[in-house]
Amino acid sequence: MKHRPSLALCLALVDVNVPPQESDRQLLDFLVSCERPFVIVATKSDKLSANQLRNALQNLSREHSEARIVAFSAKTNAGQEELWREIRAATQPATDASLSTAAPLQ
Ligand SMILES: Nc1nc2c(ncn2[C@@H]2O[C@H](COP(=O)(O)OP(=O)(O)OP(=O)(O)O)[C@@H](O)[C@H]2O)c(=O)[nH]1
Ligand SMILES: [Mg+2]
Repeated sequence: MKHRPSLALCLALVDVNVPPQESDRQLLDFLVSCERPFVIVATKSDKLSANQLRNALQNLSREHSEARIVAFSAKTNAGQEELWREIRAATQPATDASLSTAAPLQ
């Protein structure tokens, strides 16, 4: 886990409708401590009202200020595109870099 180069991105699934869990905090602190790139996937986001979700996401980002967070629902597919973008960005850096640094066509 600490040294595997092929592990491009960790997806930390956190159930956003339950209060912050110590076990989640421990896992996220561990990922930070070993400098593993990760995204928090806030699952079951459809179960909360818009207000509740906003508060829950704010609490998560307050507690894990360095983390990117994607609100996700397997039921409504909310967050699916954003999550794929994060995965692609983490797994295709060479493609992105070669596109942005490609020499202009003469
Ligand atoms: N409303 C809703 N229900 C979900 C979602 N994801 C999973 N579930 C439901 O939650 C139950 C557990 O499904 P799992 O696939 O084990 O999902 P999980 O995230 O591991 O959830 P837990 O096991 O409950 O911690 C099932 O009844 C699923 O249908 C979601 O995004 N929205
Ligand atoms: Mg389960």
